[in-house]
Amino acid sequence: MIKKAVLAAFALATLPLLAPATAQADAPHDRVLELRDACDKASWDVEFPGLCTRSAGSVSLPEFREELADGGSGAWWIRQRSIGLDQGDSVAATNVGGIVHTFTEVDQFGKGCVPEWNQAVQDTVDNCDFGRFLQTLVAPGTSSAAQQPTVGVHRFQCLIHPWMRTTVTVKPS
Ligand SMILES: [Cu+2]
Repeated sequence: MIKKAVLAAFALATLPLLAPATAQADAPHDRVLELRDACDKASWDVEFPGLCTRSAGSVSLPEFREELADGGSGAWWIRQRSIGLDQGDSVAATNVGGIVHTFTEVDQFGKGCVPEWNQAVQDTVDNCDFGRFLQTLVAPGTSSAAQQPTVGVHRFQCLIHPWMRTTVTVKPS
């Protein structure tokens, strides 16, 4: 009787090891979020030489400033405003725009590190931390390192353009 119980326990314990063949559909996924903007190099260069690397952008610096009052330019955004992941999936951000962004995890959405651009958001939370700012910079044409968030809700924002936000929800696999 005891032997049977031990065998049953052993079988249960080894079952997961036999599972990979059937679990293939649940293999981890790598998700890439897109950081977007539409900076227009000619007008941005007047004040910030070399900052905007895209010549064909549609939003001039004066237009960008006007849109701060409306919550920030809609052309500056994270294309996936919220995503769901399974535990073990990874997520990274790629900058497909023409200007530098950050992809920074925060506890609560809030202000970033550029006082003038912070006018676009009403939050009282101040997320500016220069160490994290430097660690999470994503230059145009580059991607952040992939990370595997833990189960739960994770918030990411840009610390330069604080209205660029996304929520990543990870469910147990
Ligand atoms: Cu940004």
